[in-house]
This record gives sequence, structure tokens and C-alpha cells, in this order.
Amino acid sequence: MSNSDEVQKAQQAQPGGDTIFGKILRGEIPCKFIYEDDECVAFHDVAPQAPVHFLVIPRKPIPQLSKASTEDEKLLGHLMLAGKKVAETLDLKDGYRVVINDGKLGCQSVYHLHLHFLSGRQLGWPPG
Ligand code: DGP
Repeated sequence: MSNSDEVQKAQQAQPGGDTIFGKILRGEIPCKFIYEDDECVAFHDVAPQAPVHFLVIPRKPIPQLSKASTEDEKLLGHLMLAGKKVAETLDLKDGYRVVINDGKLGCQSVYHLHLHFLSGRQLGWPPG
């Protein structure tokens, strides 16, 4: 899938309702978790943008970062630390990038909060 396909998907995505990640969490769509605990799961992205590209998602269906509340403060920190643990198990010693896309302009296509962890190549800056 090209980057412009991802942008198009994000522009067409509608917030609200069930998502593909909800189906993954309920086991309705097969997905191999590379990490899981009581609060979150991690799995490889189906459309990787780098040699290593995994997602960390909360079990709680927060649609996007801008809809998170102060009661989610601990959970948001937990997601980052869970991703850090996965990065260690994948031996990402030379670094990685953590991305949260929010809403249409942020290029979010799945309205269930998720952290992208990208690595395995030199990433550019600024992002497109
Ligand atoms: P975003 O554009 O930030 O909403 O990213 C959504 C990501 O989710 C995108 O990189 C592709 C990934 N994705 C979508 N559906 C599936 C799926 O069924 N399985 C997996 N593993 N990843 C998915």
C-alpha cells in the first residue's frame, strides 16, 4: 500500500463505532500479539512503513489521543513503557520513533488509539 493510499484511508475514516482493532482485541480477526498484558496488546502493523513497525493499543477503546481524559493518564504512560519493553525484546538498540496519529490531519485511519513504533532504518525528519 502506498503512502497516498494511507492518506486517502485516513481522509475517509469516520470516528465512532467499532473498529478493526476492537475485532482484533475480541479475537474476531486473527492477529499474533508480540506482547500483551491486562491493559494493552502489541502486534506488527499490516502495512509496515519501516523494517520494524509495531503497534501498541490499549484494551480500553479510547478512539484517539484527543479524546483521552485525565483518568487515562496512567494508561497512556503504560502504553509507552509497554512499547519500550517490546523494543527491547526486538533489540532496537539504535533507536526508534513513536508516533500517534490523531484525526484527519494527523492521518488517523483506525479510531482506536494506537502508538506506532518504527525502526530498522534511518528515519527522516520532518515527517511528511
Ligand atoms: P493510523 O493511520 O495511525 O490510524 O494507523 C493504523 C494502522 O493500522 C495502519 O498503519 C495499518 C494498521 N492496520 C490496519 N488494520 C490492521 C489489521 O487488521 N492488522 C494489523 N496488524 N494492522 C492493521
